Amino acid sequence: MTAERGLPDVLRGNNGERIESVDEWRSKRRPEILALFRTYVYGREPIDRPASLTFETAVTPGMLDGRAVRKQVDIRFEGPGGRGTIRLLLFVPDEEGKGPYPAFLLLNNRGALTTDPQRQVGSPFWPAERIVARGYAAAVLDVEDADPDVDDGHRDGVHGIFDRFDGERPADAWATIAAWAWAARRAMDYLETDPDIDAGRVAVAGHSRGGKASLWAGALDERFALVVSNESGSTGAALSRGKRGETVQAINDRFPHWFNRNYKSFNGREEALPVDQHMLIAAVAPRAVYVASADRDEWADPASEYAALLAAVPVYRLHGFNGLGDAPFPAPESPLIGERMGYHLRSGVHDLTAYDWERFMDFADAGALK
Ligand code: GTR
Repeated sequence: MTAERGLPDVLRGNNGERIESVDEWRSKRRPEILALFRTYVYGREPIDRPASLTFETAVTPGMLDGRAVRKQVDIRFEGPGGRGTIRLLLFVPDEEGKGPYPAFLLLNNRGALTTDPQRQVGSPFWPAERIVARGYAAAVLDVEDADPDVDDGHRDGVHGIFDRFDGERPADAWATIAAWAWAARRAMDYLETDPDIDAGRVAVAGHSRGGKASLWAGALDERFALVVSNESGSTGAALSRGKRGETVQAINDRFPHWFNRNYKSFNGREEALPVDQHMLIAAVAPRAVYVASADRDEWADPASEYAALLAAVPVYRLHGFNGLGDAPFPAPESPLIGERMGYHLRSGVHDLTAYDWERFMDFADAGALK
């Protein structure tokens, strides 16, 4: 499969040398891969955890019919361009004598309707009730708190707060997907401080553009034990080489703010990219990764998402895990659970549904978070 698409060899260093050990992977190849994605795709974030980071938490017990405690956390920070707040909403199961709990953090790209803190409006997009019922804490943040999803030359959001350039914005500066991934990592900064959360068992999840961000967050940040990409498609889980539906050019034309300026130079030239998306998935190894597709989501291209996952298997094998091996592309509603790797194809269109969530939690139950 790798050969068919002419993919860069994930286990060969930039200098052409073969990566033979976990040590070489960790000290050489993984850092190289992250640097390549920073330079050519998502951009370089100017700051990791700001010294100014604070958390302000409002706690409400007795939510979800008494089954959960709600926490609303304002994650605040400050930079040369001003102040920002990412609002984290969290429901933690409330069971006598249990906990700390593993958690699912969703990068919400659908706005407030899907994540009503009062739960007057339930939603399959973020089924907090089901997540809590299955023994997980449910956390969500609105990606637009970190950076509004508009092409404004990266003036608003965390770019405006932290960027300081003499002259033109550099071609490798961070863009919007990277800002959203940064937000996920700041949410993790909070989760690590919460005694009700088992920070060693946290999944970061996202749908579509949110899934691109969850993959980048999970690739960068080894604190996430599980990374879930739902239908993230182009420049998410799907290989760019040989991809159907949304190409590099199509995504850059419609969403110029998502990726850095260097990425535009690969419009119509996927074969020239120094990376492909199997390398992003491989950067998660040996932590658990789950990719989901929908059979009528041709724009995302399920076959290319699955091919990327299998092309990351050699890196899982290097670590002693078989991933999904060489399992054939599955039929709809036939989830695959392998070693540290899972996949399902759902029938239907581009969406994040109750079915998808139940499968993510099955995978977590099967070992990824338990
Ligand atoms: C589409 C875009 C995809 C995907 C999707 C979404 O319009 O082309 O890459 O991100 O939006 O976020 O739902």
